[in-house]
Amino acid sequence: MVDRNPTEHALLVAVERPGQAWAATDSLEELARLAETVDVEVVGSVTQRLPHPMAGTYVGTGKLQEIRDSRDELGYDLVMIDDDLTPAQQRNLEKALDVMVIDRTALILDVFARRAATHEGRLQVELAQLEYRLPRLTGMWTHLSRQGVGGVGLRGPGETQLESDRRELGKRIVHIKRELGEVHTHRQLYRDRRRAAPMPVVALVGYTNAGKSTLLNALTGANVMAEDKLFATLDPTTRRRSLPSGREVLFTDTVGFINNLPTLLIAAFRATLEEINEASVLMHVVDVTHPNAAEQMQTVMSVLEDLGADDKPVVTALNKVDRLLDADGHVPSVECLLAMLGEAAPLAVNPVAIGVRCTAGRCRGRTGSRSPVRARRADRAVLPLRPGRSVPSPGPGG
Ligand SMILES: Nc1nc2c(ncn2[C@@H]2O[C@H](COP(=O)(O)OP(=O)(O)OP(=O)(O)O)[C@@H](O)[C@H]2O)c(=O)[nH]1
Ligand SMILES: [Mg+2]
Repeated sequence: MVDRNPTEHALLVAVERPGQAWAATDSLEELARLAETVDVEVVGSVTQRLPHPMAGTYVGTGKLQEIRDSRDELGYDLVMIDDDLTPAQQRNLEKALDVMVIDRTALILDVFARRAATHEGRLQVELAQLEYRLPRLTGMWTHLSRQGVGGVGLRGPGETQLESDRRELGKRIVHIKRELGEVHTHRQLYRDRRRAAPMPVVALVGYTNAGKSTLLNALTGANVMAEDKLFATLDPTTRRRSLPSGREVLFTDTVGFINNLPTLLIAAFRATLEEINEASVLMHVVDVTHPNAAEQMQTVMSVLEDLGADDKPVVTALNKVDRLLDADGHVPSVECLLAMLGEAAPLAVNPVAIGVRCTAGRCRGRTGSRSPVRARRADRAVLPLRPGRSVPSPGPGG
């Protein structure tokens, strides 16, 4: 990684289209959170209603002028676009605004570059970054990296490659792909062994920050980092857990999804995709307390569809219900949670309510005949598997 600039100040820009699944303001709020993740301070945001983004400069000429005029007042040194830009749009915008312009994919790649912890994770992110940069190499801001000045979208393992020409970059891509191929073969061997002693796999899938890792930890005593951060997890972790029947099940944590998940990254996170495709059951973890829970569910369902995994049996874990306790400490019923989800409720296939952050003794209650929820100790979950029957989680290490 290259050293960070002193705090960068960003202006966020979005085009609001009719019929968009996410309201532009909600999507911008998420973009702002992603920006914070990479230590960028957001100084303002601008939206423009258009039938579709302008082919040349993403926003219209008038809006462009407005953005330019606000620069002195807002003091931004970076413009972040809440969409994917074509290399030409990015170049035109940078020319017109005379600042660095970053699109949503570049920002997410940057977050991933910071989070990648394993060898494979780092290779995957580097590959995605290189593939993203290749058609943009002529961009006017590449000189920044040459001067050793870091910055959002310029940082990461591919830094030295920015100094080289396209051919060097291409060579590096081939090299990484070969290395990833080896990792893949290794994992395939592990998976073949796993298949030899078949055990059902439950993949925890869901929007980023929904609580997948926390749930894996609570269920299996795993020690996966769970944090109030977008994309805390990049690499899948699998842990075994026995059910009261004595049957053993594997639970797998996966990388979180996000609205407008860059296709480059979907392709890159092959390990996660394989885990999802191998799973017998998907547990769709939903943060029901999030104001955009419904939109997040829709996003997850459409990513699963893109991955061809939408035909798997799904259990929807309506998570973080411990935040919704009434005065008596009762959790809301599943029916009530579904009502909160409104039109997205039908997406909650086989809903169960879960909360794994309860303080001792406070989080008792019934959620209706279908799904009892009890969380007896901090960080312990009771996961109802079928109506009227629940399975206590093991303690740490259990
Ligand atoms: N109150 C409450 N908080 C929770 C619960 N589950 C998770 N959290 C919190 O939500 C935040 C995100 O949890 P994670 O488990 O890291 O979420 P994740 O889905 O793995 O997120 P990514 O790895 O970033 O995709 C953390 O601050 C958790 O403590 C829950 O049941 N109740
Ligand atoms: Mg996680």
